[in-house]
Amino acid sequence: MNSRLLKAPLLCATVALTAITLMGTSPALGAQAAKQPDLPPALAPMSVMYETAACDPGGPTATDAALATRLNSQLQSDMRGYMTAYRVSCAREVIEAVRARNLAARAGVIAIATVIVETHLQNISEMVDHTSLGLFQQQDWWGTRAQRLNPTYATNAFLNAMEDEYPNGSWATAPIGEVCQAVQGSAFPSRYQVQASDAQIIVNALWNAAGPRLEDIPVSGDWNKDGIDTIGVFRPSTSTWYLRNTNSGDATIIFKFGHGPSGDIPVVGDWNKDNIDTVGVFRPSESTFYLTDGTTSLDHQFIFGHGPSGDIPVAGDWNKDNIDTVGVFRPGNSTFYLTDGTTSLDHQFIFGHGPSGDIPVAGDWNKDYIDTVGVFRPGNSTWYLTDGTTSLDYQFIYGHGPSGDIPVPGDWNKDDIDTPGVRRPGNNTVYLRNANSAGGVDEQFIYGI
Ligand SMILES: [Ca+2]
Ligand SMILES: [Ca+2]
Ligand SMILES: [Ca+2]
Ligand SMILES: [Ca+2]
Repeated sequence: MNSRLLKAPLLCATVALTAITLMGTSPALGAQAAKQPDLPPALAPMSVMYETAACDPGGPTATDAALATRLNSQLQSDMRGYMTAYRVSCAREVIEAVRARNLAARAGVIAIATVIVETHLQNISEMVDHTSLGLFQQQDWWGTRAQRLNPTYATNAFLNAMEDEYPNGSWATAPIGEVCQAVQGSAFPSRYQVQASDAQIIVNALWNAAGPRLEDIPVSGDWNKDGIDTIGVFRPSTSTWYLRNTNSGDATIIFKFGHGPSGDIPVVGDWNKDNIDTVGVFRPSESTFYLTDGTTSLDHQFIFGHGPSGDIPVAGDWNKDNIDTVGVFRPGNSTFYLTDGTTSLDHQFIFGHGPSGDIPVAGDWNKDYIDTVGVFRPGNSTWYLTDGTTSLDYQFIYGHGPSGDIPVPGDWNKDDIDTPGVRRPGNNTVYLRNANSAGGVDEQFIYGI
């Protein structure tokens, strides 16, 4: 039996009582900005302050702040004039969780309308109404305190209940307010529908804002063990990864790994020899690698590199043991420093040609199952690759001049040979080629996020 249904009537009775109290004292409330711990957030005026937790662990972004300003004049109901970078960051987290489940935008509207009513888009970390916590004011039977204060968990718990109440996608056609009410069991069932149009405006803005940005860094890997590398992107400002298992369509695997706007640079590899590539980040300021064998777990953390020298990370299987390990390229001296473990310096050599803005790459260019390195020089769109350490075995132009192309090599056609790809930030287009030579594009697509 669902204990949520058992407990819901209790909650309703409490909320109704509080409402009576509120009506009796309402003349004083408008002027009161002080904390009123007895008032459930859903019934409190906008001026009441609650203790809140971060929604995005990295904090609100500059984009969130800009969007808050825009939304303040577009919204028509409760949230008009009250959007902040923090509230946008909360809405963004909710919508990212919806998108990661591959649900239609309408599910985002349902979730956002609910959060507007329950908390005015705040991740409330103090228990005001019984044990209720977080964006959706979920009581303790929804999860642990940490879970309910995790926007991704809280949103998924809400969506699970929504799909239970409205199976087979029937939430997509039911009135939005009715769906919110079915999940929340509020004493004020009519409060949700009136927020639906504002929720739609917020979802429209954020669904679009989730689209490609200039800051996105492309990565490639075999995320599903089918032997084909596919493209993903890492967004440093939000530590969010957008991956997919085909080289078409939108990102379908979305998660956070990394620690906010700290200059993290992405790396990809099979760190645990299960033939599935997973991600990691290198934080230059700490010369530290943080790697996961899954999506969000921190499974490997170690220092490799030598301080603030502009080191750029690479990853590959340098010793043919089927485990990918890392390394760094130091542009100042064109030197690669690679490890076969975590902290040991096992390979060090100069490759590259001075201070030309070279970007390091790694891959198995010759199908000997040993990864080696190379550099891509943006200024002349030229790839310089070695099958060893210092020999220049391939040199060719692939890319399109000074367009800011970012190199992203991989095995696109399952022949066990890694070849070039570039992502052009200006048009979010990825251009892949299946040979290590100058020539045409074999696959080209817009990366949808
Ligand atoms: Ca793996
Ligand atoms: Ca290895
Ligand atoms: Ca090789
Ligand atoms: Ca290939």
